[in-house]
Amino acid sequence: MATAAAAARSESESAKIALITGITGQDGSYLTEFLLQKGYEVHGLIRRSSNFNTQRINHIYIDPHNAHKARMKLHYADLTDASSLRRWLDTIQPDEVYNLAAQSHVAVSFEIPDYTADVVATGALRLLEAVRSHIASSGRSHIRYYQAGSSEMFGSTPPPQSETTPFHPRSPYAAAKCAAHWYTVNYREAYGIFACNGILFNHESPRRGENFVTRKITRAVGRIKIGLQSKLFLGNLQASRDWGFAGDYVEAMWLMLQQDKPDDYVVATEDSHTVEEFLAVAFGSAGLNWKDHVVIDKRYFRPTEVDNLKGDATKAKKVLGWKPKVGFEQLVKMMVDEDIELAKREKVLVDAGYLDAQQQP
Ligand code: NDP
Ligand code: GDR
Repeated sequence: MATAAAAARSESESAKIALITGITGQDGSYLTEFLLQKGYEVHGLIRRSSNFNTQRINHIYIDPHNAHKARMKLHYADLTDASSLRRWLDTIQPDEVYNLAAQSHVAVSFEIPDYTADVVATGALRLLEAVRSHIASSGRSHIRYYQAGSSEMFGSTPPPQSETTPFHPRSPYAAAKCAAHWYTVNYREAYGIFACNGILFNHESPRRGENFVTRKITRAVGRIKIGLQSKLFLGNLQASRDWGFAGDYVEAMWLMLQQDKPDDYVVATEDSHTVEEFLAVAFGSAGLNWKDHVVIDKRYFRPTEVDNLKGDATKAKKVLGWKPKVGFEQLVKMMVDEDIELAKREKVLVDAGYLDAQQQP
């Protein structure tokens, strides 16, 4: 049975329908804003959790009781549940599918490797298989699929890394992303599905999860500046990353699905910095010295590390016409400024006795 969305499409040919897994994540929220601006109807698959997990998209959510106004709709599903994926594909009949869902934390993947592989690798396979079956039963062969690949797949292969650089994954997460990458290539070659891999280097924002190093740092800067915290515990400061702004990177995902042919693309700023350099800029922009606050804690070191990532995005620039708009210093400042404002709001709650500030020393 088709939804009102699919039925309404025959009335309005211009309104494309996108289906996003991982819509509640950092990238899902920016991609949804981007697609809504382009006039899409956006359907997101969310997983059940005991607390609401929709903070990043609450500002664009419209209650289903005002359904006539809502162009973003949420449905329960899970990448570990093949039947839910197939059911929503058949119901929503999307034009574009963006597979962003993942257990996306590299260090955590060493703790829960089996689950990480199930969601990141087999989850992508389940979704591709649902797309294949949906095309076979409906004839909707124009459907396009985006797979969220990662620079972590390059692992220990030295920079600059491009589409032709060999993968050498260094974590269960990265190995699972390699499997998802090759499943996507295989479904393209075997069944002619319009399926693309975006090989995205690190991208950050004020919406970044708080246990990734950039946000962990900028949250700490905000809280230290406002007097809610004094120390920041970190692991390896010497790793280098090619950090861009998530808002820029979702445009590249969309551009890949607008091309004549499906292909794989590296998306990166081509500029790389160490964690220590990030620390210096972040603390510096708040008038603080990171050396007064950072303590090295061995628990944050990984069994195997990825030392040096720096992308070569020549193909994305040339074929997609994509380029990053936000540079490193601007990105860090954006995150620090937002986290200082957040810490000020936290302080109001702490002072009123509504919040415990003692999460960090
Ligand atoms: P986040 O961790 O912020 O978001 C991950 C999303 O996946 C969340 O919406 C999460 O839901 C959802 N999810 C997790 N497990 C499942 C599951 N079993 N079934 C359904 N949904 C699930 O990641 P990002 O937004 O930063 O990244 C998006 C994608 O891009 C990920 O695949 C990531 O691995 C990849 N990537 C990210 C890069 C980056 O620098 N950000 C770089 C390269 C690749 P919930 O909110 O409930 O936790
Ligand atoms: P990464 O991001 O592993 O690159 O994966 P993360 O921010 O977790 O680590 C970056 C580097 O910082 C070092 N580091 C710490 N990391 C965390 N999280 N916490 C710490 O306290 C800490 N101290 C030092 C790490 O060792 C590492 O070298 C991200 C994720 O978004 C993936 O999903 C995505 O695929 C890749 O980026 C590209």
